[in-house]
Amino acid sequence: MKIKSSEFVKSAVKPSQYPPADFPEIAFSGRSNVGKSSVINTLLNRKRLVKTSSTPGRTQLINFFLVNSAFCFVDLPGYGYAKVPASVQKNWGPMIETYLLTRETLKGVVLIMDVRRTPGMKELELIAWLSSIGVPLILILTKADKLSKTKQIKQQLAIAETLNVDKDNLILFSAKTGLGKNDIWNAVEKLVGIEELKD
Ligand SMILES: Nc1nc2c(ncn2[C@@H]2O[C@H](COP(=O)(O)OP(=O)(O)OP(=O)(O)O)[C@@H](O)[C@H]2O)c(=O)[nH]1
Ligand SMILES: [Mg+2]
Repeated sequence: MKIKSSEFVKSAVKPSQYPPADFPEIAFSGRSNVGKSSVINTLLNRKRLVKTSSTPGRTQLINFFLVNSAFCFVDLPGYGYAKVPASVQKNWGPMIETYLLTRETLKGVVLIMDVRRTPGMKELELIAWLSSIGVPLILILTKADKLSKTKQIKQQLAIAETLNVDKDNLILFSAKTGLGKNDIWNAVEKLVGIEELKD
């Protein structure tokens, strides 16, 4: 994908604040601090379009980005970070759930997992729920640079077994090295259906 432009559109917590549903949309989801914002920055060849942080829970709103004036990327707040106040955490579930259930232009969700970690109930539930409401999924194993090539493959196999998916459906990725970037783009292009913007 040739990136001609990428811009922040707005932040939202509820549907009345979402930008108009004018473009196909891909949302990025995953545990707090897993590297969601970094995946978006890497795909868009930007260092700091999306704020990243070593402090978990950095992204607390639904952030919309417009790419090539043709489709949107949506950075969702991460789930499962215990240090976020209960009152805040309580609102996250419904905020994300409402977005995923009601956004008519949503074409798919990129679920980002840490390659070093066995996925838990949260991931299993999210995958089952998205498939039940008919939202296509792209599965990413990020921070691959933190493991040797051998360990990456081992984890890819183990995680495929846990999630009960084919290992080839798990894209090994690194924001540090750019590993997997083209594979994610190929999957995203299929979902947004924008062939004419291809390189
Ligand atoms: N080594 C390595 N570090 C990464 C990678 N991706 C992200 N990180 C680091 O992980 C931390 C979290 O990254 P973010 O992209 O902010 O994660 P996030 O999922 O958006 O976090 P929240 O918005 O807080 O939920 C940062 O310190 C990043 O530099 C990667 O592929 N490799
Ligand atoms: Mg983030």
